[in-house]
Amino acid sequence: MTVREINFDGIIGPSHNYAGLSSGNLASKRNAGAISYPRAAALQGIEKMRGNLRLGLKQGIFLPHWRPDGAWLAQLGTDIGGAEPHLRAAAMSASSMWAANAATVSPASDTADGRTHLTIANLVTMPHRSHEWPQTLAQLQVAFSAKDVFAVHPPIPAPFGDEGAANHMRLSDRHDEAGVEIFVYGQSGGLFPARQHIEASKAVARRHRLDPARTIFARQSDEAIDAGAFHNDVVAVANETVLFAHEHAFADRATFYDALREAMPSVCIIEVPAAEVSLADAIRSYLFNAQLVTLPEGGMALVVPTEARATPRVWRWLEALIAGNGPIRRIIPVDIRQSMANGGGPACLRLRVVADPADIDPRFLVDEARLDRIAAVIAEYWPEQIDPSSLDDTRLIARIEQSWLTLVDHLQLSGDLIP
Ligand code: SUG
Repeated sequence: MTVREINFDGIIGPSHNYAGLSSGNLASKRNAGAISYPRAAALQGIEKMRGNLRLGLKQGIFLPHWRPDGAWLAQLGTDIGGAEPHLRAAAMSASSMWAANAATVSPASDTADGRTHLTIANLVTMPHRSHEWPQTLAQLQVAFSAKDVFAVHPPIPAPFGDEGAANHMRLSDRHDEAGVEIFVYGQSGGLFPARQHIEASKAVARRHRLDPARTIFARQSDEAIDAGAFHNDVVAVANETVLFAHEHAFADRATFYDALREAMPSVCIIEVPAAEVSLADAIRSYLFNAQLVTLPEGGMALVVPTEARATPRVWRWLEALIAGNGPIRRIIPVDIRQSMANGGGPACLRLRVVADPADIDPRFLVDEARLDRIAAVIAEYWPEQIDPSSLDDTRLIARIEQSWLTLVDHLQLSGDLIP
């Protein structure tokens, strides 16, 4: 048995568009109404995966969701032709690409029954994301169907908002050893919605049968949410023994750091001071929405969006970090600008699962040859551009549906995913 970390990236769907649906997500609001480029977006996502494969990492995929989500509109008593524009945009959203919001994952070494537990996120706070869970559940039940190894749980009931791994971090000496799991929740009352409710975080920890002595609940700072950190993964990321976070990420960081050091004495906390990188620069550059990965040759790399390189104070800080010879040895910028313009960085696009790849349905795992074939489907079918004021265009809708059917058929998942 070879347990290792696998990053599952959401393939960016053919309906990717900028409808400005996410309050508190500054990029989504800033780009509302802009023309999107779904084909280029999805190919950028493929290139990111290819880069990670070349680092020697294991890579998986999740499929885009069927859009428009007619089943959801039917529950609301309408359809894509008759829906009001805000409901139509919500039904067309490609937001399931951000796989960090698909589920919360606890590896087998952390759970009392020795299975890997996954709880599908309910995403109830944002209407356009609240209808993702049925298709996410359907896919994860196929990908992780081995019941002796995986437990895939349905979402936590409303009203307790749960946005999945974006508000969850795990530290461990090695991926396959028992770790410390950190659940970061928000408190409502600020400028923007707090999307992760503490009751949801606690329920996930209970369901996953985590050891309370190795489970920490930390509150996100109001300042961070108000500055546009709508998920904790916009201001913090963890991998093995390293926590990399902004000074203002957490409400009471001293108490949180003490609890963390007690649960895990080997932890290395790399904190970026606000005096050197402001919250605004951190959020603009998505410095922390990075994939912090352990390289097969040893040491860690931080896969950052190119926006981090374009933000001088951030880039200077990162160069100094590398020069300091700590655990993070390489900074790797990736161009995922289409996703970034909707507030989704490298870490948003992936869900980490620590498991034996042999236990996972192979249709959800990729190598470069498979990525080439997926890229060919995208290049042939995905719309080149979408104007969000034309989401009712019947030819566009037919094209989006055809793109999805072709990809699912290509991956031989039609029998599992088409009801
Ligand atoms: O939920 N954007 C997503 C971005 C999610 C990023 N994920 C993580 N941080 N893990 C969101 O706000 C934009 C949709 C629109 O405006 O059309 C959107 O949903």
